[in-house]
Amino acid sequence: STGDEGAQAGSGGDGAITVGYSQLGAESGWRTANTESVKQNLTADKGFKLTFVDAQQKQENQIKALRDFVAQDVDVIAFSPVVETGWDDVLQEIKDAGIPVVLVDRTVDTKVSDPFVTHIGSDFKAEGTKAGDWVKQNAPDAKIFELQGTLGSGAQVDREEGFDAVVGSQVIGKASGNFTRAEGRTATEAALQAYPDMTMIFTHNDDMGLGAVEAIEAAGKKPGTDIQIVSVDAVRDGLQALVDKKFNYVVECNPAFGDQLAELIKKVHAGEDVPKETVVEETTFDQTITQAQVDARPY
Ligand code: GYE
Repeated sequence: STGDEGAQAGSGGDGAITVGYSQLGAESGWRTANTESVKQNLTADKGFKLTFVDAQQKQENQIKALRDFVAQDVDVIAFSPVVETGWDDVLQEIKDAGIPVVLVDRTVDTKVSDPFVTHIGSDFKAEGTKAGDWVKQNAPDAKIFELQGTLGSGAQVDREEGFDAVVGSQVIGKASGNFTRAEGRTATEAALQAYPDMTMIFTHNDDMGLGAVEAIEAAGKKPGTDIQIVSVDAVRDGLQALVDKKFNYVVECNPAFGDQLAELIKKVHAGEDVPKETVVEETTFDQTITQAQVDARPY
């Protein structure tokens, strides 16, 4: 490499692509697996110099990290927004600085035009629809409490829209558990009091569903039987609950797209054409899943 490159602010100095990555938090098994996949693929030997910052589910922390990345003049910014709105100013600043943005996992809702080059993640609405279709087929009389993810996040808004479009008339109550096990438990404890006739929980992720299992068992009821649980993610703990017949159905949300992300970032940095949208592949699981399949789950 020439001395010039090394002197440039934010440059890897050795031809490496400098990436500022703002992860929204470490709230769930999904997120942990996603962070691992990102870190495993944005490595020095693959040509990256990664600055990774965890925002602990606080938008203000994410905005600060993004501004730091602008100040450092990184080559590419990648981020996973905790909620959809509130990014206008910082996205405009990034755009003015000429730094390309790769949006990861959750989506943004902004007035800034062309705020990102490319987005990679799941079709959350399709996930909600798949959950709704299962309920319609298998439990058309269920009285459903919907355990929502972080309010205003793409994953919450779209899963709810997809699910409610199919079986919204069966939903008797909703509350957020912020995608964490602890808050999923407390939200379910309150719901068991408020909606004593509920027969099903649709949870926007496995971790909250596992918190719900604790609350249901503490109330002397049987999860999976007295109160059915339909979930999203399919991390190993969620699939274990399915084998144990405490969950009834799980829609997969795939966190392991770090390799695809690395390829996208390389192309974006090189100025090559990339698709506006990359939707990761996902499946569904019911109680026919075997213990061997669960044990083989990588995350
Ligand atoms: O489903 C949940 C996590 O945005 C897809 O965030 C992600 C969601 C995932 O907290 O477990």
